[in-house]
Amino acid sequence: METLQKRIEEASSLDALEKIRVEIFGKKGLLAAEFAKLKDVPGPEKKAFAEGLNHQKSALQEIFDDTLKVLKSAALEKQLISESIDVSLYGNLREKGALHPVAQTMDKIIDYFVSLNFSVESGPLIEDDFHNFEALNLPKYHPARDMQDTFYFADGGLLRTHTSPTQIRTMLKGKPPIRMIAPGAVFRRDYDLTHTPMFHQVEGLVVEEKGKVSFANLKAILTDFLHHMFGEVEVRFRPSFFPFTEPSAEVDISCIFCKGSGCRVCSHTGWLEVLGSGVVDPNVFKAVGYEDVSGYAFGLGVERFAMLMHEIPDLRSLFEGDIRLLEQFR
Ligand code: 2NM
Repeated sequence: METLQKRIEEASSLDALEKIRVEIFGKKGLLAAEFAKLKDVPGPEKKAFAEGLNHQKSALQEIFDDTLKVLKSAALEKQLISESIDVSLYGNLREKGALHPVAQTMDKIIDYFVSLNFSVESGPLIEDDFHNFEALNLPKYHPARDMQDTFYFADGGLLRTHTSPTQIRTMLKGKPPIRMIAPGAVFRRDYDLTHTPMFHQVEGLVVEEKGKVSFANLKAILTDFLHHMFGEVEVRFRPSFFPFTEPSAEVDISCIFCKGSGCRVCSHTGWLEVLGSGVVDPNVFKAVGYEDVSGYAFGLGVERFAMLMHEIPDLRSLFEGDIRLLEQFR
C-alpha cells in the first residue's frame, strides 16, 4: 500500500502517471485483483475485507487525483512558456513604396490640366533640328542651339532641350482647337547647384480660332493653376522674351518661404519665378501650316516646382536615390 502511494507520488509525467493508473485502478489492475479475492473470503470476514479494500482504494484515488492535478498544472505551465509570444519583438514589416517626389509633383500638375480637359501628349526624347528649334522660331545660329546647351548626336539628331517639339508634332498631326500639355524629360548640357543635365518639364499649348483666346485667358488659367499648386499666393506677370512667343511673360509667385518679405530663397526680392509663358508667335503657326488661329503657351520645370512645394534645398538630392529622402514622401 505504501509503495503504491509512493509510486503514484513519484510519477514524473502525465504519461508515467497514466501507466500507473492502469496498473493500479485498471480492469486488470492490482485493485481489481484484490477485489477478486473477495469471493474466497469466508462470509463473516467479507464485510471487513471489502471495507478495508474500499478504504485503500479511495485513499489511493485521493493521492492519484492530487498528483494528477500537480502534473497537469506543471504541463500547462510548460506549454504556456513554450507557446508564449514576445509582443515587443519588432515585426517582419514590409516597406511600402511611393512615387518619387518629382513624379508626385508631375501628377499634381497633370491633374489640374486634365480637369480642364487638356489632353496629355508625349513625343520622342531624341529629336531633330526642325521640331526642337526651327519650327519654334529658333533659326540657325540662334544662341540656344549652341553646342554648350544641346546634346547632339553625330548624325545631327539631338536630345530635346524642351518638350515643345511635342507641341509641334501635336499641331502637325491634328487641327485646332488644341488644348494640350506635354510632360516629360528634357536634356541640357548644364550641371551645377541648380541645374542637372536631365530634368522634367510640363509645357502647355492652347490653339483656338483667331480672336477666341488672348493673353487674358493665359493670365487667368495660370493664376488659377498656381493657386492649385501653391495655395494662397500672389501671382505676378513680368514682361520677358522667348523666341516662340510674343508677347512673353515670366510668372512669379510671392515667396512661399518668407511670404514676400524677402529671404535667401527669393534673393530678398519677395518673389519666386515659376513659369514662362506667352502668346504663340505667328512664325510657330506658320511652321505647322496653321492660319487664322490664336494661341498661348507656357512651360515650367517640374524639379523646381517639387523643390519649392516640399522645401528641398538642393536640386541634386532629387537624383541621388537616397532612401532617407524618398521615405519622406510616402
Ligand atoms: C515656355 C515659355 C513660353 C511654349 C511655346 C510652345 C509652342 F510650341 F507652342 F510654341 N510650347 N511651349 C512655351 C512658351 C514654353 O517654357 C518656359
